Amino acid sequence: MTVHEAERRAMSRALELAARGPRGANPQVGAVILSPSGEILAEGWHHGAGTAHAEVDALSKLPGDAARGATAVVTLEPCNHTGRTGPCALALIDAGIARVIYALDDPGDVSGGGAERLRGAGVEVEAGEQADDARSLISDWLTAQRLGRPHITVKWAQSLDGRAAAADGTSQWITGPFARADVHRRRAAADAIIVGTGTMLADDPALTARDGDSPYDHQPVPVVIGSRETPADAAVRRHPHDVLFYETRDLHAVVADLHERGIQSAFVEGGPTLASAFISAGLADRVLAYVAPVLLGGDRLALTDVGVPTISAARRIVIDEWVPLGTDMLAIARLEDNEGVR
Ligand code: AOF
Ligand code: ZN
Repeated sequence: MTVHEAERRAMSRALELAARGPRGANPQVGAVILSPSGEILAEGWHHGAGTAHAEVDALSKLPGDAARGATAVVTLEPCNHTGRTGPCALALIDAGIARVIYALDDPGDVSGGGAERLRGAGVEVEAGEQADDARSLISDWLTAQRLGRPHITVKWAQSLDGRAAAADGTSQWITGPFARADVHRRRAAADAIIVGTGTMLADDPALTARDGDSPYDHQPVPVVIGSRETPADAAVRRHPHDVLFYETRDLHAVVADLHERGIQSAFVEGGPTLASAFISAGLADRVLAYVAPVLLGGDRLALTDVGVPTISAARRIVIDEWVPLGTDMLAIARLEDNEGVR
């Protein structure tokens, strides 16, 4: 069996439709229904968890028997489970769809298997069409599915001698303007930005992502972890998103909750205690260390206890890249013993 030109074009279109949907607990998925002669009969996409899946959205735009004998072109394998909605594989079979082209296998243990179900009902199925584009569209979702939690970046800024602040606690600004701009750009790419209450009280950060003075279109959800109260006039309370507060030390519980809320990537901004806790808990998939050409001395270390009692237990890291940023250097690294690498 081959994938026809009209089906290829329909997949490109389905990918465009998919991108209209929101990032969240569910993947972005698009679907196009084609007549046997290759005309577009209907288009659909997934509007977010709890709403109709892309295939069902597309089918709902067709009257009665209009999909009988038609081809469905979908960016993800039609699901096979009853979750918040019913199985798409069944909806396609019931609508009389004769052929299904999809890009990516559904990685879910429960939701997967739709292709087999379709084949079992006599539907022709082709997998893998434009899989790379489909994968890159939902790569963060796929990573979060694999990890069972958001992908986590732990970031800090340090002096060349590994300090995050001067003796009196002041830390603005260790790094220069290029490094700060880089941080904001990366913040804007994350779904959530996490700080401890210590940093929140010491720095009163806005936790927004800004390009100079103007906010980026996408703002990460601010998350504050710790037992101390956030003052009523704290800058973070003026963030465009509601703040998520977690009065717990159980980081696994925090990331599980973020995952349920559809947060696919998170950026941990400090301070040293929280950054160290994420590393100790095995929850740091990527490390960003901004190193500035200053010496601070003293005991305000960039990291505290990361569970290394002796040198043989040192947490080995792999540096993927050293990025010069003005007179600063950014190390983009991952922990060798973490699986959440991508
Ligand atoms: C599809 N088409 O458009 C999407 C799919 O809880 P539910 O019912 O919304 O199911 C969510 C799961 O369904 C999700 O984790 C993923 O495996 C699949 N998403 N499948 O056939 C769609 N969005
Ligand atoms: Zn579905």
